[in-house]
Amino acid sequence: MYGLVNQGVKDLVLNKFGEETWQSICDEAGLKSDRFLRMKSYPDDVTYSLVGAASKVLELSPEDILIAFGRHWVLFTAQGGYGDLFDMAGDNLFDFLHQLDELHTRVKLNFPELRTPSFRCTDVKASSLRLEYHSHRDGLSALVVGLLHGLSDRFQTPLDVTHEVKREDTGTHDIFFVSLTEPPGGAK
Ligand code: 1DX
Repeated sequence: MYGLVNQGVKDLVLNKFGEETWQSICDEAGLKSDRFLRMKSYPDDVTYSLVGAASKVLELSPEDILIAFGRHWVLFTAQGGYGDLFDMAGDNLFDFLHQLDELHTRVKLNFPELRTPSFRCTDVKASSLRLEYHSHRDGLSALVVGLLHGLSDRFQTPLDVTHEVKREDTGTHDIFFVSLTEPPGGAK
């Protein structure tokens, strides 16, 4: 994945736990350098090793690390130079989810080594939808849960997420049921 992703993990760890913890995680991951070029493509192993090492050092499950990272990613990228990309993709949660593939298409124009996941919305209702997550990568469904929470923070839209269908079952994608816990438009 692009170095931006590894940089996002680093940013999260530094903010929440500090320099020493970050160094332990790098040692545990066997990283030669903790400098990432954001616009350079790195082997996925680097990212998976960082998640594994963070899980070990922080004594949290890999899923918890992925959830925290997904949540952080939304802030990190929206405030870290990609604000326009987010603004273009919609001003509310459901619009944003509908436009995610376009957002990725836009990034891919400039960064062709991006291996973009695909997100499809189905069963769209006023306060719920199902989100299909198709990915080239394995083991990142907890990341999507975190991303959804990050978007919930961004749009101040409280939500529940259930991982309804696992990729093991479909062979191709995960399905998340996303429901708003407050009625849309603020009506009670
Ligand atoms: F709900 O399944 C909200 O490297 C969401 O593969 C989901 O293949 C926001 F310059 C610049 C660059 C760089 C900008 F090239 C990425 F470096 C992309 C910024 C998306 C913001 C996907 C990152 C593929 C890297 C997917 C989990 C894992 C998508 C990560 C989150 C907004 C992004 O992101 C998978 C890669 C950006 C950039 C966003 C992603 C790669 C997402 C979201 N993805 C690189």
